[in-house]
Amino acid sequence: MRVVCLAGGVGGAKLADGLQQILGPGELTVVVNTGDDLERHGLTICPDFDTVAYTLAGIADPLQGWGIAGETWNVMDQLSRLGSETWFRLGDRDLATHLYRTERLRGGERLTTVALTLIDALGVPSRVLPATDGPLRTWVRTPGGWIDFQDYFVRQHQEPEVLEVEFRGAAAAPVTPEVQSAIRAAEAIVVAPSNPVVSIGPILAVPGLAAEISAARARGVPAIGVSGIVGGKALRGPADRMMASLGEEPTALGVARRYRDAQLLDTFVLDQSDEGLVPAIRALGLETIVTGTVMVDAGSRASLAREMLAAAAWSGASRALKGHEIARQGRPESTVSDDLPE
Ligand code: FO1
Repeated sequence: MRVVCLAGGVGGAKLADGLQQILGPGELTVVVNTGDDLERHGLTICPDFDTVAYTLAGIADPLQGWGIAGETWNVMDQLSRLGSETWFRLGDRDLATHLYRTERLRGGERLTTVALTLIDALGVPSRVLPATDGPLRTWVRTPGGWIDFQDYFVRQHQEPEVLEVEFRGAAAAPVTPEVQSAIRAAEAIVVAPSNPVVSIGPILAVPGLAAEISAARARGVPAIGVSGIVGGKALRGPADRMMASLGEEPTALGVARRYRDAQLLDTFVLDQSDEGLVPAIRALGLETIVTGTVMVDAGSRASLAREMLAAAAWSGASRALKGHEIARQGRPESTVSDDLPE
């Protein structure tokens, strides 16, 4: 099954890992957020791409989720001694990625070409593609003014209230041919439990990308997404506080509303602890699946991925048979929706 997964950050990397575990080589394409990308010490750094690539290569730091396992920090220590600002910490081995990427970008290569050579060198059996080659960057307005994403996320520890979000440069950062053809070939689209505002938001802001997803859905390709907010709390990061300060409900229902407004999904997956939100989410016109969504190990990553693909296959098949009577046997066990999709 050819699957395209939209992802950003650690939650996205975990579900991508689950999908990679159950799919064959080359069947998974992960389209990653580039809004977190930044320039530090003269180098181009792509945190979400690197987090997904390191996770799929099996070398990610298991505790922090980003960076490389067993990392050393000699370069940062020395930079700090020289008086350089080192609040954004780059490990010694991680630095090799940024040196390699920056050198090739300066040589005129596209971000996507560099990404593909990186995942090949790391032995990743899936494709990991930046959503765009253009310089799209996330900025947030806080009570202290506009700041770039990593200033907010790392330097200011996600403490300031976020009053507005902008994806600067988006107009000049179109969808790439590689992302376009991955979506055109997809048999299912999966939205990872990443921050809906600053991880999935920038991907959807890439001109032409949402239209490709709409066209795929119109062809009958199922699209399924999972909430990264469980029991009113983000599993990781500031998504809950950010949604609240932006005037949105900081729950799985708020996430579902966002994706409904973006016309992104047919099916929404939420955690057992949020089962009470099912009627409100179904009232938005989304199918719902209730299951355990918290990924604590390799096994739970794979089982969430398996459950999502089974639901996507069901949704695709039932839409293909639209108008026909379908026996209820064979539906995924955790499906709680009462009716078949229209
Ligand atoms: N996150 C931190 O909290 N502190 C850091 O110093 C830091 C450095 C860093 C370096 C490379 C990289 O790929 C990721 C890094 N991250 C760091 C994570 C990153 O800021 C965030 O996880 C994402 O941008 C949010 O998805």
